[in-house]
Amino acid sequence: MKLYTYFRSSAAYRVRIALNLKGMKHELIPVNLLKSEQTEDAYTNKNPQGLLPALETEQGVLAQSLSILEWMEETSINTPLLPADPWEKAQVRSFCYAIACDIHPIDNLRVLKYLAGELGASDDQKNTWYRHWIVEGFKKLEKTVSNGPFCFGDKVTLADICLIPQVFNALRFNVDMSQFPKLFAIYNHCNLLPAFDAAKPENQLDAQ
Ligand SMILES: N[C@@H](CCC(=O)N[C@@H](CS)C(=O)NCC(=O)O)C(=O)O
Repeated sequence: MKLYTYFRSSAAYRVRIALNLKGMKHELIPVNLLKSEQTEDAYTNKNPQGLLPALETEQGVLAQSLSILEWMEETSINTPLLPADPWEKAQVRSFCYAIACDIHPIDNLRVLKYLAGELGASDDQKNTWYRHWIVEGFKKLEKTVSNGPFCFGDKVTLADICLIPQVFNALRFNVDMSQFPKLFAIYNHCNLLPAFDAAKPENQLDAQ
């Protein structure tokens, strides 16, 4: 399989973690977001959604990180990433959607470009916007997570896979994580695991 990725794409980072946890063989194909390569024909011919990540499988190319993660979960029995119980599974999905649907999209590259470009926001205003939506989201997630070591107890789930890249983004934009001690402890714990470590942006071949 081929994962189209960019080292700092947090949606691609989610899939990199899951591929490592499940031990699914793959090749990483860098697509440079800063050079807008995601909008070029070479990529959109494969993924018409024009965003990262995309996973090329024997059956075709799949876009949207959550859809990719769910497909991986259904096709690989290694390291289950969702609880078997329907209620617990729904709780994990609810946590993932809070990040992937409510926090991440409003801080995306194209949103930031629009703020700075069409709306003339300064770097300070753009960064304030970025931090604001993460802090608002994390306040709610801090109340949702268990006491660790993972978001939902002692087993890694898709919730951790969505949380860790979002905390990475928060730190990059200088969000003070001491206000979210449970989330930060989970972040630090997960990063001790080889699958999370190998997926870190700074450990990617295309890291700048
Ligand atoms: N909901 C999508 C989000 C995809 C997405 O926005 N990816 C970002 C990188 S994290 C991207 O390609 N951004 C390019 C842009 O905003 O133009 C997913 O989970 O896969």
